[in-house]
Amino acid sequence: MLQPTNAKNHQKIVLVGAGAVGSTFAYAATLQGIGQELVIVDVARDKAHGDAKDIADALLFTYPKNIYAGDYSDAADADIVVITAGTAQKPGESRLDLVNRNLHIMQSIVTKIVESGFNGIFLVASNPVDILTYATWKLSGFPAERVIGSGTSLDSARLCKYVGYLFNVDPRTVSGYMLGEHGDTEFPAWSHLSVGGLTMAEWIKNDPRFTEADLDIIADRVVNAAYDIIRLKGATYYGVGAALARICRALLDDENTILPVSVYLNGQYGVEDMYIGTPAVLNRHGVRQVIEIPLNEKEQGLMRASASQLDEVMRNTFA
Ligand code: 6V0
Repeated sequence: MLQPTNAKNHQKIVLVGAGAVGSTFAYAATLQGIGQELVIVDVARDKAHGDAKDIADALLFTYPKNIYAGDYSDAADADIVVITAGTAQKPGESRLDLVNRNLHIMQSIVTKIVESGFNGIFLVASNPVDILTYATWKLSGFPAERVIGSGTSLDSARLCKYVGYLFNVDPRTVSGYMLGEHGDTEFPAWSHLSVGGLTMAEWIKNDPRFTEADLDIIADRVVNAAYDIIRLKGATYYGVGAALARICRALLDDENTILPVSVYLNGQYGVEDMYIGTPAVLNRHGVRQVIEIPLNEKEQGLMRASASQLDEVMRNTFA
């Protein structure tokens, strides 16, 4: 039987970046009782203090937690540092457009966190997340299993949501993943998505109401979800806040859960020396195992295209 073996009694998270994504994550983690100590760090110190006080006002209705605004030195004994600092997309901007601005911010943050003596797990959400997670890994000198990006966790949740809508079933009963860059070149691994033990091909074969065209529509909706929401309300944060909370729980509680995140690939899918979205087994030590889904030919091509897009931006950025 699978047993949590290594969960600590006192779990501490340091959040860097108390903007829309960071605050939403902090609130989600508080409502769900994830971790006993949460420190909020932001260059906008008042925002960090305000958030800490505001979220702590919910403690009577949630779980005990010590929440306060702090500094990088607070990371010294933290289990996880979650980084959500940096600029977000404006309408019409892609995630890759943010790279230079956010790389600069990431450099200053990671250096200070490492200087604190931090020896836990980095969880990066700032965009472009695959590239900034790679940068965090390089800058920190940490082993790759202790540097994780939120990757396609949000996108996979959107995929399961839309597939759930299509068949009118609970999205949690959909087992499927978006793979590749958290961005425009991501794609669904349809060949391995299953709902109630049936693949998509089987659902389509069994029921004439569903066609291949439905799958194209869903893929398109997922890839463009952020653009759509940003057009409507200026930013996206609830989905990613919940995804970050879920990843933190998997790590802190030593769950050995499989979640789609941005992990370091060294040959899997034919991809070398890059962070990109794929399912991985997560536990107290970070990434226990990268799962390489045996893709069909079309999906292999999409993975190569996604990796080559990231590679091009990385070569320009790190040159
Ligand atoms: P926001 O609301 O502008 O918040 C950013 C916060 O970062 C602000 O509070 C800033 O003060 C703070 N900040 C900036 N520089 C520093 C620094 N050097 N040290 C500490 N804090 C700093 O942005 P929002 O919260 O909407 O987005 C944050 C990042 O998350 C962006 O890069 C988004 O693109 C990214 N997202 C990632 C998603 C994912 O799935 N990974 C999803 C949505 C957004």
